[in-house]
Amino acid sequence: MFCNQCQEALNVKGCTRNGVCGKKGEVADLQDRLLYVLKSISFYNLKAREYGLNEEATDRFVLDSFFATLTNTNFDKQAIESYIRRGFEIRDTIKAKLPEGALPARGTLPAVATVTPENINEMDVAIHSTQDEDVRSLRELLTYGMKGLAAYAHHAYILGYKDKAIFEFIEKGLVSTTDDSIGVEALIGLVLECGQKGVSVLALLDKANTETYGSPEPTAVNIGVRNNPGILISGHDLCDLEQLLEQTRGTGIDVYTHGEMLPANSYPAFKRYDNFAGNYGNAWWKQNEEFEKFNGPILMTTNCIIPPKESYRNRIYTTGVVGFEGLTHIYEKEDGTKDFTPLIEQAKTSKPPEQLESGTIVGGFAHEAALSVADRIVDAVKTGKISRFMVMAGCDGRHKERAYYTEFARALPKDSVILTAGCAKYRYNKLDLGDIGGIPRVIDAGQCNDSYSLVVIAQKLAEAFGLEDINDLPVSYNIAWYEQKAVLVLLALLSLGVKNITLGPTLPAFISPNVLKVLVENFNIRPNTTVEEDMKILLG
Ligand code: FS2
Ligand code: SF4
Repeated sequence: MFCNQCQEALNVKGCTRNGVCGKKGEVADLQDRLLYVLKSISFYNLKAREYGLNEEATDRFVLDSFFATLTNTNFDKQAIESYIRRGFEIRDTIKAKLPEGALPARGTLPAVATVTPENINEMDVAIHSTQDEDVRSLRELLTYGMKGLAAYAHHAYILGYKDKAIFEFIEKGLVSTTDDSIGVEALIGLVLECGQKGVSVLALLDKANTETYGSPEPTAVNIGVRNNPGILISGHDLCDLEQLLEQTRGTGIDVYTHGEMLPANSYPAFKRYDNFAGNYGNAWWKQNEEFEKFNGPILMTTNCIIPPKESYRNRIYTTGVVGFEGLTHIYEKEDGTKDFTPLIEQAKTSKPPEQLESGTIVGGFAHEAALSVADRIVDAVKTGKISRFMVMAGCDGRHKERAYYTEFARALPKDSVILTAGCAKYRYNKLDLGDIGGIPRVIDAGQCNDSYSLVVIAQKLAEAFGLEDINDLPVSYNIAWYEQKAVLVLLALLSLGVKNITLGPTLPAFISPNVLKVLVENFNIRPNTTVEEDMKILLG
């Protein structure tokens, strides 16, 4: 096993025996093979597209199984093996449909096209099979960006929103990582193209979410508990939440969000459920301790599961692309719906959740809500009431050095405003940082899935101030990353020309010194240091 795809890679190098995240070596190796099967599917499907022979089921399979390899998503050996089996079947079906002459002659096909269930175990498909350090680094950067792309495209797909250009790009990108004729320059181009596709996918997902569930509204979200049994839902899948709310309506069971599901409390479509009780706990990495105290069943919808403790193992469920050995998985039915009866029945016999905290936190400032107060924001900047916006979006994680983000938020001047999205917010969203003339000092646009809102807000501000270059705005970026959705969001920002991003708590282990040089020279990316030092730099 070798995996270095997330910020918590062992010693900022890579996990080699078992993952810091809990992923077993065997599962990591299977995920490498699954990735190679996806490359093989892509090789043939690009051809199938040329002949108009692509099938939608292939798009869905590629998105789902690619998503399954994200950090904290699927730890289940059998699930990954089944993706590999199904992947080979899909690949062979595509291959069989291609007309004569569509492919190069036998014997001239690349290895990726000839892989079989029999020979894959003998092939070296691990990260270090690419010898050149810079090519390897760029292949990884592209692959992890595309994992984020696949995950966001999956979220949109579930709601019926699709973009063929994104599916095609993923296939092209996957195949390019197997092609030794594609060198450093071309790979940099693909990485930037991945960022552009990132902007498109985030825009598509924003459209999917807001057209389906309405535009989020500023909302004071309850963080205490009620006296009914509850079901806790975590991850990012709003469609799962909708079905869960519908199925628990009138049962006396409350539904609470955890981690990245918090922003769901601000959607009009969900606010109308009386049993939608608020948010319980904090970011993903605190689940061990918080799930124990919740007392009721827990549903993990996407990339936020960590190995469960015995104390709540019998009441944690997976669904969609999530998997963990020994847990009950709620499958999608033929008609695309899900039946959450097992959780509902268990909730009926559960005690109400133990209270962790009380009060409310304010969320719901996606672009529409933020722009509805744009005049006041622009005015506050012009009259000097707001001196700077600090984008502190991204991820939270278990490492102690992330306390930096709490201290940084606390140390910011009182006339600055934090713009956030993603679970990084849990490091400061309960600090009570106050407001500036009614504008909250933490403007929370939502999940990492809602990062598009930050882009729209920045673009509208640039327009309001008559600025051509987004970098001339009084906006600084101090971003925290953890996993591959964040890699994609970072590439999306770079593709929009955003410069001078401070990134932490450590730089990605997969970035080679030369690739870092390219990022520094072109975008002036820098690692975070100390609160004092970074404050000086970021406040200009
Ligand atoms: Fe939290 Fe970071 Fe959202 Fe993940 S914002 S760890 O990418 O998908 O969560
Ligand atoms: Fe290690 Fe992160 Fe890979 Fe898990 S996802 S094995 S923690 S690098």
